[in-house]
Amino acid sequence: RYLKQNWIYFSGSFYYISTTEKSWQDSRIDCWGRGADLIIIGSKEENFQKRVWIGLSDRQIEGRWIWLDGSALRKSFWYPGEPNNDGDREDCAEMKFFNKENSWNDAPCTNKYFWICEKKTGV
Ligand code: 2F8
Ligand code: CA
Repeated sequence: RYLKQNWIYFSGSFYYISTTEKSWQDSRIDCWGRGADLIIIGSKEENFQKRVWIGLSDRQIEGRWIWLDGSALRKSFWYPGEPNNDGDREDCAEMKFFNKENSWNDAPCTNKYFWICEKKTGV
C-alpha cells in the first residue's frame, strides 16, 4: 500500500517527511501504517526544516513531556517561552523553524501539521 520511498537515512534511522497535514494522532496512525512512529529527537542534528509534529506530548500528565517510547526528555529545543500550554489546551509538540534554527512549540493536538515518521534500523 505504501511505497517504501521517500525515506531518508540518518544516523541509524529512516525518516519519512509527510507531504500532507494531519492531527497529531492521525499523524501517528499514518506512521504506524508505515511500520514507524512519530520522530523522537535526541540531538539537534536530527531536526528538520518544516513545521511538523514530533513524537513528544504531555497528554498523560500536564507538564510532563515524554517521548512516545516512554523515554524522558533529556535534551530539549523549546522555543523561548515554550511550552506554555496556551489556552490550557496544548499537549502535543510541533517543531518549526524560528530564527535560523528549529525549535519546539506545544500546540493543540487537533491542529493539522506535517509530520515526520521514524523507523529505527536496530543498529
Ligand atoms: O506566541 C506563542 C504562541 O503562539 C500561538 O498562540 C498564539 C501558538 N498557537 C498555535 O500554534 C496554535 C502557541 O502554541 C504559542 O505558544
Ligand atoms: Ca505553545
